[in-house]
Amino acid sequence: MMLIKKLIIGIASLGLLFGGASNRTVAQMPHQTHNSATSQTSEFQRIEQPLWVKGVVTASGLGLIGLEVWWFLFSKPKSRNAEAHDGIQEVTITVDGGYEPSRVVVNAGKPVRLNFLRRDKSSCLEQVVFPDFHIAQDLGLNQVTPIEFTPQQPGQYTFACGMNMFRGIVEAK
Ligand SMILES: [Cu+2]
Repeated sequence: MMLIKKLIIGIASLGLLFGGASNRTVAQMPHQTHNSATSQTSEFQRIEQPLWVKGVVTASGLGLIGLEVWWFLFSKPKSRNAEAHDGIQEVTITVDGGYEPSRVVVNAGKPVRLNFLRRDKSSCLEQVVFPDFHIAQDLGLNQVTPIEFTPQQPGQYTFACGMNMFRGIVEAK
């Protein structure tokens, strides 16, 4: 999921880049032919672009901005329901540029086991902290580290990296 996020942001910025580049090319082409024909005119001339070019550039720019705004404001964190095995509710969480899934739904009053698979090399994500359960656990790189606790009351229990930059939520129902 994190990869998809990065990919979309990449494509969006690439789109902006191309939008800008093609806009410049369109602006230069008539400029150069004009210069060779009448060399007397001043170098900085205002070139009127066809209306549809302006329209397309503006529309695609607005579209990309809208996409990014939507992504950051309205896209919900991915949620997963824990699956019970022998009375323990289990979910694997991949740690790679954040937590995936970043929201886990469990039943209150029953033990939970979160298996953290750390793929991210950055020291930022080497520790995961569950303040409500007084857990601060180091995660081995490319290893699965199980963390067990029992949320007695329904509610939202947050977890985060050691520096509280990346966060996730365990929702107990
Ligand atoms: Cu961090």
